[in-house]
Amino acid sequence: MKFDVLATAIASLSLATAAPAPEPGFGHGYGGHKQNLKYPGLDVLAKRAGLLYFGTAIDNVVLNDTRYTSIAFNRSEFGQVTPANGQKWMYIEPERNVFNYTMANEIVIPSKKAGQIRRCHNFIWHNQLPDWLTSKNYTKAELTSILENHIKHEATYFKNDCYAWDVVNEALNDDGTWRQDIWSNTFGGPEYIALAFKFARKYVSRNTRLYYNDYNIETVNNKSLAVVAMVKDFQKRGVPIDGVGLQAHFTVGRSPTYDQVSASIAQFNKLGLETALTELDVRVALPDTPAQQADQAKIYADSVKACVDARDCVGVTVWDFWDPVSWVPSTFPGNGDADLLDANFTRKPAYYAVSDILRDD
Ligand code: 9MR
Repeated sequence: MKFDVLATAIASLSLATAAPAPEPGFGHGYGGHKQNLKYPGLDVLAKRAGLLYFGTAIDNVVLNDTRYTSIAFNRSEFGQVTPANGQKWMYIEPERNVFNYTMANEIVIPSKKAGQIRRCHNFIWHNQLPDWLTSKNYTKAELTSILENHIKHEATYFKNDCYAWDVVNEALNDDGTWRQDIWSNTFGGPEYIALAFKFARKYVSRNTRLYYNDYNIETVNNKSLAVVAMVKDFQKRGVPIDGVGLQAHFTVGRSPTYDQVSASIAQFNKLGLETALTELDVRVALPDTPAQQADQAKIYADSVKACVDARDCVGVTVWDFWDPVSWVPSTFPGNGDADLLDANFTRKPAYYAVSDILRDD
């Protein structure tokens, strides 16, 4: 079992106690479901199963809803949080060399208070960039200095706040070629990625893990093989990288199997890197049906199990836990209901399936 110090401590505690005290998280009672010792919270169970955390993305748009925040910042349920938007370039550096941490702090500060850890997200992406960056043709030298300045400021500001940083997000196409974007076009190829990792290592805390994060790399395919090749190249050249994040945005009816996800995780663990499922959700074609919910529950459980069973998969993050705040319906019209809790904050079969799979370990 991985990360078993805490698990052993918890196990010996309950052995030593004649009448077990209520589990942390017991009685927070959302969704009208009768709370009992069987459902102490996903993070509590994940730690017992040997993971470092079970986490969630949190978006700023729902922070005024206390039904939402009482679950999002409940560390028994979620021991780790990822700001879904607040640390993206357009919000952090909206004007050149002008930094704004307001949105990020709306999530970082309460999560610190709640005793949760954070995956910080992200330094470099092709998306959600500010106009000043996309509307002008910078030279490679200018963009290098812009990149270093951005990472330097943000990494320094959040120095001891991040368990991990997604340093580069989604740099590959599904066929394993490099995505054409402002970064690869200006640098004439992927060298900006190595540079970003070097800058990140220079400015983040020594304890922070540096991740490459992408979607559709949850099977052994052209894209995940390209990540493997990139990691091998980095290791040969001494470019620092600690982990690969498999986003795990899945769809009922065409999601990878337990064996496929396990095989993909293993190819990164074999290189000495840690892995995590960083953005797990499972969308369905609307309207949702009980049959789809059952399929969804199995996909969630199989994915979580693949991480639990892997050698160095540290944790699972869901890309939000509440259906109404999911990114899915606006990106894939006609699809949705991808999360663990429905609009009434009622736990769906997927929640119980994840809870069961973590408990069974
Ligand atoms: O959840 C995020 C959503 O609110 C934003 O509108 C969207 C913009 O593209 O980004 C979403 O988060 C993405 C994440 O940062 C990277 N992987 C894909 C996620 C879902 O689109």
